[in-house]
Amino acid sequence: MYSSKVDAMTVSTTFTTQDMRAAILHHLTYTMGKDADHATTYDWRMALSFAVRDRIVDGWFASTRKSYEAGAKRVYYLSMEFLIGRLLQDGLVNLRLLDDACEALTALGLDPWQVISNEPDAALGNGGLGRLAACFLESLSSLGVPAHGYGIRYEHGLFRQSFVDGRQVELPETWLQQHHAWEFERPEARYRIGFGGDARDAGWDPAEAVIAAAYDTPIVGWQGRWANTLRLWAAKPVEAFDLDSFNRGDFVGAATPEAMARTISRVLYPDDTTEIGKELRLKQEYFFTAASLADILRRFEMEHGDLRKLPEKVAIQLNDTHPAIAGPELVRLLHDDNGIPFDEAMDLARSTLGYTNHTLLPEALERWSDHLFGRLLPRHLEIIDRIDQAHRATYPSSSVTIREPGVVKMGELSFVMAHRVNGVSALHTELMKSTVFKELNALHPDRIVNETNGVTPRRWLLSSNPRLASLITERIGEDWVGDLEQLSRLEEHVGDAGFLSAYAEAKRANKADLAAWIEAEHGIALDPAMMFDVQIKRLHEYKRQHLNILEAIALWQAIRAAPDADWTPRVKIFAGKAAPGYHFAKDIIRLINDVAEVVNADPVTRDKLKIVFLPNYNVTLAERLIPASDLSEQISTAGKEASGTGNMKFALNGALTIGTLDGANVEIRERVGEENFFLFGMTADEVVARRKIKDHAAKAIAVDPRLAAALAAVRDGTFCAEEPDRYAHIVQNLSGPDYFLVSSDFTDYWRAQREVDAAYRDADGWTRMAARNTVRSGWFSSDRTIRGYMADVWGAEPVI
Ligand code: CBF
Repeated sequence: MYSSKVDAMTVSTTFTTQDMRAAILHHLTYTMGKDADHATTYDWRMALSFAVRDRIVDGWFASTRKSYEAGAKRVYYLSMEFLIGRLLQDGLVNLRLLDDACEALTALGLDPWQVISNEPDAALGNGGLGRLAACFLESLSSLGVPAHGYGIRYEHGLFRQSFVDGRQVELPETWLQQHHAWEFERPEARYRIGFGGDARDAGWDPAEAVIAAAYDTPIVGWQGRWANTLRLWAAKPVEAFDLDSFNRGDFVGAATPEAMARTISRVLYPDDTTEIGKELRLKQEYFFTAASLADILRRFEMEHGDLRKLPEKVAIQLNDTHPAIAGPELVRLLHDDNGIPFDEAMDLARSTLGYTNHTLLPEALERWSDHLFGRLLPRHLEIIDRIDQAHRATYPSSSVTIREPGVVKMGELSFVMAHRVNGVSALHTELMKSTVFKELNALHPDRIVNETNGVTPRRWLLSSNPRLASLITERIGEDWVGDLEQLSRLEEHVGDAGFLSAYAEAKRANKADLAAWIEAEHGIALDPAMMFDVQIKRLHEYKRQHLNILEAIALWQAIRAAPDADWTPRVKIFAGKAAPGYHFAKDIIRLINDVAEVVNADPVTRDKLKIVFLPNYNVTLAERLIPASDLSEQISTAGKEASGTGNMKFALNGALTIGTLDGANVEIRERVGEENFFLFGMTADEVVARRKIKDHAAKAIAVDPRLAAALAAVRDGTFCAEEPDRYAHIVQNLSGPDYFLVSSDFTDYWRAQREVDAAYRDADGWTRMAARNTVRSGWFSSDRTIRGYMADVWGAEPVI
């Protein structure tokens, strides 16, 4: 039997397939209470998860001990989202126990992949910002940096998407209905979080309170050498149950405190178009930020005592403006609760906090009405006023304000209260300096730094693309997993026919697997020889899924006009969710589904063009799609996509990008080589200039008959005969204001797509380009990004 007292470093060498089998059976019997003859797939998956979790826990304790022994600076990552997806495969891969687990399950008469993929995705995020946070946690552990992620344990997370008549329908996500194998409840880590009431001189009497209760999930790094903690807060009532009401027969009233408190941690991004929705959102932000700061200070005081040393030992990163209340809250804790003079408290808070901006879209730089803010957080509003006054007093000639009549500006607050503000790609950081934070950057010229995003190679290559990973390891050994830049050592292999044919074979097999899965799950047959052209991301006008579908319509029309021409068969695959209140984005989804129905049924074009919109995009679906993709659609309006991380995952897995000079596309193109990237469209500067041209969309349509014909088909009901006007508003938008310049970029997009077609027909040439994308993407590891944060923002160091 295995010993539970192993050192983290020895996990993979001391734990055998027999140990794994014994551990699974042990948990099946004693944790799940089942015997093998009656166990369901769920029981086996849980038993396996507990067996793996045991192996993680040893290393986790060892890491905590080492952090305390070293008295090391700790990094705290505060984020509304941690899009961690499934954890079982991740744990098995990082502990290098995947083969043992598969063998053990097979020996037990089970299909290992059926067991492993029984795990639901933890839907604790929405998009790139949340997935980035998950990659960062894994990299922090792989590098051995003492760190905690702090967020909310949403009962329902983001909604589950399904389609009814092509329309997006939102269903509640139920990932927590089953027991979550990876977490540990911490009844001792509970904080009372207040809201409302009155502010008094250097104090606050909240009118109501909830309890923030901690649940910890260990996040294990590569080779199990280190594990950090993701601590998620669940909201609970101060008094669980109102017995008086119950005894009076008011059963609903008796349960109200619990229901009200739990509302706070029920869903990610509640609809905030109503006043009550806004209030809930602000409550969520304060709830998790306040609980996290209380926890951080408790740990700090236990370890170091003197709060004036906080910036020396603690780095707190604000993932976007959602935890921006951390600035005033930390000042409140230091000043009101610990008597540190206000200005000093402000300086200490600033030296501890860093702020990452993830978008320049004005709607995402949060602004709260001071009416709502003052009602929920009266003392914080006073503190913000003082921060604002102090900043204005220091820079009297500046027009920057954190407060405007009636409004609290969280972007400005975050900037002023952080010692470093970072963008997430080189272009985004420059645009930040010249647009949203232009004046603040002039006042604080050293504050803005760039940390281009990255992705963890463990999940996004080793785990999700085992065929390509094995080929790489065969050629250069395994060290690339912990040091992705070693992929450059494959450069010489790109000229080797054996390597290229193995590379092409890995892609072909991945595509065959995906095609089989799509057919089994969605009943759509795809020929793996077709080009797999993929756009997977949240639905947003700036991401321009409608540009993609318009090009598909134009292509369909062109194929119909000349069916015998030499077309390159392709399938366009889409996936992504639209925010429930974003009607235009939801209509784009429906349009794509409607177009798919008509195009896929057309006997003339069917073998040359297919369109598929896969429902309920999540991390697991991305892991399936990316290794099987040939073409990566990164087609946002230049200047709008802060970075992107999907673009990096695709390039790493050998999909060629068709893209604009936006976000990290710019850096991807520089690194993989412009000859291995299909560029089109206006630059960020040209976008600004184009918008100033009167009737820019109409002018673009007038000179491109293909675009005009595609729009006409959308307008005349070709794809929705039963309701011909269904998409009139989309056509109206694209012919009129067209803020995201779909029409103006269409012609060049069409040109680039035909270059893609031609390149794909040269199979060897295509494989060479794809392999160059893999070989030259090593820089896009999140390990590199984390090293950048450590050096430029946190002043933290690894402990191993
Ligand atoms: O930086 C991570 C990602 O964040 C976003 O998803 C966001 O939520 N603001 C951006 O849209 C992405 O460009 C970026 O990669």
